[in-house]
Amino acid sequence: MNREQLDGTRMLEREADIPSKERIERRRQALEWGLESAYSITDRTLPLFNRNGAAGKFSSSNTFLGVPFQRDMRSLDGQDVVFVGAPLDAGSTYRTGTRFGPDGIRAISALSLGYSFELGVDLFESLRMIDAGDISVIPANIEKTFDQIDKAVAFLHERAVFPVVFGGDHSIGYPDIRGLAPYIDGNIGIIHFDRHPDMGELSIDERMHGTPFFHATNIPNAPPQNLVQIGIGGWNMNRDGLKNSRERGATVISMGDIDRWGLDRIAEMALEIAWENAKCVWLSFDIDVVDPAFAPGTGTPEPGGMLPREALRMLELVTREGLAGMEVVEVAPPYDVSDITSLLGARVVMDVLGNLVNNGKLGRKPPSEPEAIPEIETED
Ligand SMILES: [Mn+2]
Repeated sequence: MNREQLDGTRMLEREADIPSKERIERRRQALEWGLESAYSITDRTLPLFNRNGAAGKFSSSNTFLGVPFQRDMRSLDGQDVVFVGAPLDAGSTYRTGTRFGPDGIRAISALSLGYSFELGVDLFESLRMIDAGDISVIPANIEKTFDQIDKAVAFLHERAVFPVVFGGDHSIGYPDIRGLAPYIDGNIGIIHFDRHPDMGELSIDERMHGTPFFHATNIPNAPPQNLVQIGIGGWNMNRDGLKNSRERGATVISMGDIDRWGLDRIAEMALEIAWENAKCVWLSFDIDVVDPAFAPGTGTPEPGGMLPREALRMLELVTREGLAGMEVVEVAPPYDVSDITSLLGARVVMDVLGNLVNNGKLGRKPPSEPEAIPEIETED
């Protein structure tokens, strides 16, 4: 027996005879539609927005809420909202899996028709929404991926479309702010829901998911005085990060604070801090702020978090003055049960959009204002 008798050898020869015209054309088309990558990417055929490229796939039939898939990013213009995935989980310090977060959230969003009875909003009637698919991430390189996310998010702000970014782990919080910062003529406030402050400079020698707000608040127009962190607590805490929160003057609100003061007063305080001398506010929602009984599909679950109803009420309150964009991070479908974590992630997004519509901050308001609810009469 020799090499020439192997099927492997025969097929190696055959591969050379199969034409590549369509394959090359598909890659050229993907680059044209998906735009040029960040400068740090060596392979210039890799597009900024992944159009069915090598690093993961995106199915146009699986968009958030079934909105149209924006295949050609050059024609993005005039829409109200763009959904985009940033499926990076190399920033996870322990349990990976958030790279499947965007697809998990999109898949379960099929349950919804985009109408909320309680909010009185039909998102399809009030907003022009598209799904841009996923940003091309570099699974083995956090910094190159930051460059990609920064450039992609900047492109969305340049076209004045409200971005909803699906993580991914929380490390993407830094390039999300970095991509926004140049477009804001003034300071950015950050309202951050999380059980963890994510204020370390480095963890395990890299800018992992415990570090985004250290680096975000190094950006001159994203000062730590406008960062408010809500729901912090538990036993998985980077003490150096807490030192940074303290020294920089960020505001940390614990679960105990929420219990003591109540949702309304905490939300009021969050708005005051985030908006003080700020031009806009970014919302960062880590799904692990919700108790793992309701959101088990996440990398670093922390018992004792918010109830879903509390989180949704808080979102209603803190979106009152409008937002420049939002991210939902740390949804990790491999640890999920019956998709409940993905479902909550989708719900967070729909509620934020519905409240922004009701407050006249995004899209077109429903035609009529509901009557005020009459006071409850009590006998005493
Ligand atoms: Mn967290």
